[in-house]
Amino acid sequence: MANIIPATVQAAQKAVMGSKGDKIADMARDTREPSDNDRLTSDFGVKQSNNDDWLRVANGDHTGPSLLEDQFAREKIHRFDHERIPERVVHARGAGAFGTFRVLESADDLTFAPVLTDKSRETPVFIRFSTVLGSRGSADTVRDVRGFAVKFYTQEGNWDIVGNDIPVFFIQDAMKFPDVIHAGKPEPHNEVPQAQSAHNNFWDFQYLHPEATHMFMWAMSDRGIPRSYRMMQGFGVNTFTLINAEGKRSFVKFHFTPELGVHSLVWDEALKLAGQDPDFHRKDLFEAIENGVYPKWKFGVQVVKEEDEHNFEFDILDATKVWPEDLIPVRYFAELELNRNPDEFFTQIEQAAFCTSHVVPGIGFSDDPLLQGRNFSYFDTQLTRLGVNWQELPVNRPVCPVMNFNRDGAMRHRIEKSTVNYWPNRLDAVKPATHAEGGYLEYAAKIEGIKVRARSTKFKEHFNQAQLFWNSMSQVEKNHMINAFAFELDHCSDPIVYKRMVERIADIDLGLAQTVAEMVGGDIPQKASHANHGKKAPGLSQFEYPPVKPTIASRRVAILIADGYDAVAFNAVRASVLASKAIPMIIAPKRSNITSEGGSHSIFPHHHLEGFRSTMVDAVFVPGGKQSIATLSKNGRAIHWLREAFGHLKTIAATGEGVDLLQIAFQLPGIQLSSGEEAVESYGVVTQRNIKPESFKEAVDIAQGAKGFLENFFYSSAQHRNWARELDGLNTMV
Ligand code: HDE
Repeated sequence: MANIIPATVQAAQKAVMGSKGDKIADMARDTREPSDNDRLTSDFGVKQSNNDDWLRVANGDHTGPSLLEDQFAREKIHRFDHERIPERVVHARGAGAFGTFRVLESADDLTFAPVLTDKSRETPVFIRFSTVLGSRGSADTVRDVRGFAVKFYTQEGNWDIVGNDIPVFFIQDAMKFPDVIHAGKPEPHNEVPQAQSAHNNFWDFQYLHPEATHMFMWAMSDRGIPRSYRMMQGFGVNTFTLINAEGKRSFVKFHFTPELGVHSLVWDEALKLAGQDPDFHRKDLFEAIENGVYPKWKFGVQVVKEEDEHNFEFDILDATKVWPEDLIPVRYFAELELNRNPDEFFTQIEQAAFCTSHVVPGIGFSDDPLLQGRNFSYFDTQLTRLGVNWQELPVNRPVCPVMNFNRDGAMRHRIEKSTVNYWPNRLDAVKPATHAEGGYLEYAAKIEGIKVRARSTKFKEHFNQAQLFWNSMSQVEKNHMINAFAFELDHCSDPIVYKRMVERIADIDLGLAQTVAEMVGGDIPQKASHANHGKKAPGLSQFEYPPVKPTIASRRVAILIADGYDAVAFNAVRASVLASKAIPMIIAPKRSNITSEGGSHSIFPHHHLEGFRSTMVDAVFVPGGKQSIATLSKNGRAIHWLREAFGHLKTIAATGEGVDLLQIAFQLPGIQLSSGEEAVESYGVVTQRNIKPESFKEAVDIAQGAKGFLENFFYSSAQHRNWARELDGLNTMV
């Protein structure tokens, strides 16, 4: 029987795939790297001798008209004119990386998909993180939902989980998607605001569409302003199904939980970063991978047996509901690591395309009405963005063989060597695979019913889980949510919008509604429209996800110095920061050589105080040195730097005369500072006035808990932020 894949092509495919289906090797087929051995050519391959001057008429020293004849110049300009493709209609701004997925414990009781059962496999993956509302050029740190889209290049084909960092969604039915997105995107008359939900149309829709209530609570929580893509959970959101070898089907929700813990920015920091460093998240991901601190997530599923589908208060197919973890715990059994940055943004991140409909044998869909619509939408949008042959692009193509009779279309790359392009054919070429050969089989679900435009009764309840979420927040998170509502509704100019929203919040919690009403100018409600049931659930507060092990790895630690700094303290802390795989950032009043006390050392700082702000670091250290501290204490920006870092609840440490600078900057009676030999930690401020070289130890195991200066400093920094400072009202100096 003729095999339609010629032997040479098969061999080439095998060679690039390797035994693991290596995606990096696969993409390398299309990668080239310019070197000084290369010579300039046109796109049609002819060497060119000038890349700067258009061919034109010259008369002596005077130049005349440019000539149309210059094919090379025209090619250069024409190619440039067509560099842009349409941005994604949502999730336009994003960043991504490559990595690997490993199964730690087989889930073969749930599925026969080897990607979830075979412990010997390392499945290559690609993830794209994104914001939803902003354009490609908008800022990273805006309040928004974050996309968490994962492509698994399995040996059975590509499997995409196109998820978010929030486990629920604004709508239950795909039919409402254009409305929720139009309402959230910039308003149609003036295209304002960019990348923000703080405007009339967004909140008008939220009120008029009560099923969004649960989701807007999540969006107003700290989940809406993550510290890093590496510190977010990922959720498949929709209900999928897994099918095991016996043909038994279960309903599942997919979860990714980060090893570094779930952490957010504080709102003032997020606002400032949007201007000071709009690429903050993109750089953070790149920097961590570049430094070898590979972000990791554990992967798990919540499982509902088919026979239990209707045994819950909520409909398990309703994407506006979580499956509370006290009822349905997450079963973690695999891990995902990102360990490779892209080589080129456009071809590997911008051209990446996901489809919820891409599943592999052993994984299936459910009747979740949002998912069913998504399964239609993603393929369709790729046609507009990338054209019909988008699955041939290097980042999108599977690592396993692809063989069928789909043909032609714009920009077809693959060359199909055969006399037939249809099925059935006389060569018996490209036969459908049997189930035993790995052919996908739809689950034989029994369906009966009548055609209606309706949703089940359980879909109509919208407030229970919004209340559950609010009740499950810590005090700090509740405070942040109040501030988030206050900010957002203050940006709504139409009284009908903010007044109605206060009424809607009264469906969740009367106290919350009253506080928000006072802040934003709504009528203060006297009665809860739906009494709060008072129940809580585990897994909703992000404070339940601390780092697996306290670490400062990949955190940025600023070291503030000026001429005359204490070189011993500086060098010891810098070396320990590096040994802990964190990133020291040396900041001084100027970016030119800074000399230590006594002139024994000098160092070229990374940045000066005006160019690089405290918002861009996680912790600050000020070494002593009389002259250095005298200079910094007279520098308004240095004082502001420290006050701002303090206000953003970051760990701040100082030794020697550095302690005096903190005294000048904070002047707060509530904070204890060291006055002698002892290392003192107070509200995340760590000081030791008299510090000797032997007090610094190089490698510090911060998981052991705090002892000396360095342990205190690193342990406190590893906690991400000092919430006690905020709870006790000490952070009012931002
Ligand atoms: Fe998407 N969504 N979506 N979405 N979505 C897109 O596809 C859509 C929804 C999500 O990094 C688009 O390739 C519909 C939920 C992510 O490339 C588009 C509905 C969740 C990304 C689309 C939803 C998501 C997208 C635009 C309601 C969380 C970025 C560009 C039925 C589980 C993927 C594109 C990337 C992108 C449609 C709802 C996540 C238009 C119709 C729920 C992470 O096809």
